[in-house]
Amino acid sequence: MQKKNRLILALDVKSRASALSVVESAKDSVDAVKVGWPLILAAGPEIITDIAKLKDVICDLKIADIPSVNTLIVEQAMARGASAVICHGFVGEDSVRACVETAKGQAFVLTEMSHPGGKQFTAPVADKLAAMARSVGARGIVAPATRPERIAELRKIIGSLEIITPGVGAQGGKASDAIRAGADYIIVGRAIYEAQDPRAAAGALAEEVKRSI
Ligand code: NUP
Repeated sequence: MQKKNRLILALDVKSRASALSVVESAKDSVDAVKVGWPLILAAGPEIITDIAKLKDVICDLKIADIPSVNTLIVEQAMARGASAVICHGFVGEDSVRACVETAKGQAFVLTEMSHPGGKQFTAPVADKLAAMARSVGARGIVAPATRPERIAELRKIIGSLEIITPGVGAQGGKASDAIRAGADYIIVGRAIYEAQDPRAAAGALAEEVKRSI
């Protein structure tokens, strides 16, 4: 994933046709495409391979199992063409390490989640999860654009690891606030794929990011 636009498209659409159409529209403004359960269940896992031919794919399976099963999941995602995976941190260091090692370092660890419920259980342990992500050699963490002050706090813990941040647009966060707080990439789904003109929406977000650096 080349750090050019600092924008990752969250492709939570329900068919292969709409997935390919949104990627085609937004591709010049995004650095990577995040694919998760809705699209994989709707279109089949081969969609990972198809989109990987167009853009780097981050597989957001929120992996949260025992180490041996995490390894199996990451092997499958990488074999299908994913460039990186997202795993949960709360399952513990051994499970996260299995993801990081199998992905050859290309794993992002979820810390504090962006939705209101993320404050309930993930926020109180997010600092520890971030420290663990750093100590096991993850590529980065996922932190909430809905709470930019938390991006800034987590940045202090992880040093130069990357921060990818969802919550811009539909969840109420602002791209400029997230970038100024220290995020490397914003992750945006509905504000792009539900827009009347996804190409224009992605372009406007990329511009906002550029102005905030
Ligand atoms: O804490 C998280 N919040 C979040 O929204 C962790 C995530 N991985 N995501 C994902 O980001 C979520 O699964 C979705 O794919 C995307 C946000 O989409 P949207 O709110 O921009 O539509």
